[in-house]
Amino acid sequence: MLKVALTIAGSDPSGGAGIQADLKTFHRFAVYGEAVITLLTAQNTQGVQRVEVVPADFVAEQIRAVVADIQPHAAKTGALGSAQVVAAVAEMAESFAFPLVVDPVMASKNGALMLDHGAPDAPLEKNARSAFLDKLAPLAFLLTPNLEEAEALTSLRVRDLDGMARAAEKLRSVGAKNVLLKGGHLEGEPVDLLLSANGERRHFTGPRIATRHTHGTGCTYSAAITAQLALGRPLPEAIAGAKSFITEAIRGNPGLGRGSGPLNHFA
Ligand code: PXL
Repeated sequence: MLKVALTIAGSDPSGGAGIQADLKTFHRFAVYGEAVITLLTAQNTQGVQRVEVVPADFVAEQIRAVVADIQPHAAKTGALGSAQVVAAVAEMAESFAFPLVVDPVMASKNGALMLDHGAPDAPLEKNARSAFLDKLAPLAFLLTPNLEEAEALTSLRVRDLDGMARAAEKLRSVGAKNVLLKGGHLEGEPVDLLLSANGERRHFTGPRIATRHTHGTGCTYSAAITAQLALGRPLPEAIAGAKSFITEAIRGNPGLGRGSGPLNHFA
């Protein structure tokens, strides 16, 4: 039987990140993809020119429509844009009967904002942060922050494995069932830390690949995990499979664009 995954995320018209990366990744895992769009961007591999957030009630209406008809086997969230959209998605997610992967996207690689901040360099807007922590994170089967997102959500310093472990514990204490803290931006060896529902810790390592073409890495990674959860794989297996997919996708990047180009989603 064909498995189905749903992404609730923003559009990247250059095709490397967001909804487009998620759908390509679902397809690569032979999973049928559904896509609810939360925000539109005008961007290419060189930067984001503009972000327009979809009204929260329209995001909820899209979710209601697709879930009532073609029920997914797993879902993920990506860029949500505003505290209102975070709250609307959380309200819908309360009745999800399938696992939800929450990728707490806050900014694009070059700093464009994908969730409310007061100003470009200001910390995450209080309302967005609290909507995330109080409403959405508790519904996550898996939360997948990178180091910067973990810092923004926990107010802890997260620069090494000890900091990652502390932040993962704190994020699990707000209700996220499992936390995968991604260490791709660590100095030295990139290590991802999984803190499981039973308190167990596991590390996932991969090589660091020297390339500027890493646009959409986070989206693609969480989409690959979601696709495999839809296929019924256990979480550690889904993460290990996603990690090797993302490694090959980065290694085989097609070198497109004048900036930080996309991965090879055919990997
Ligand atoms: O990778 C974060 C991300 C998420 N969603 C959208 C994006 C980006 C980064 O560019 O454009 C729509």
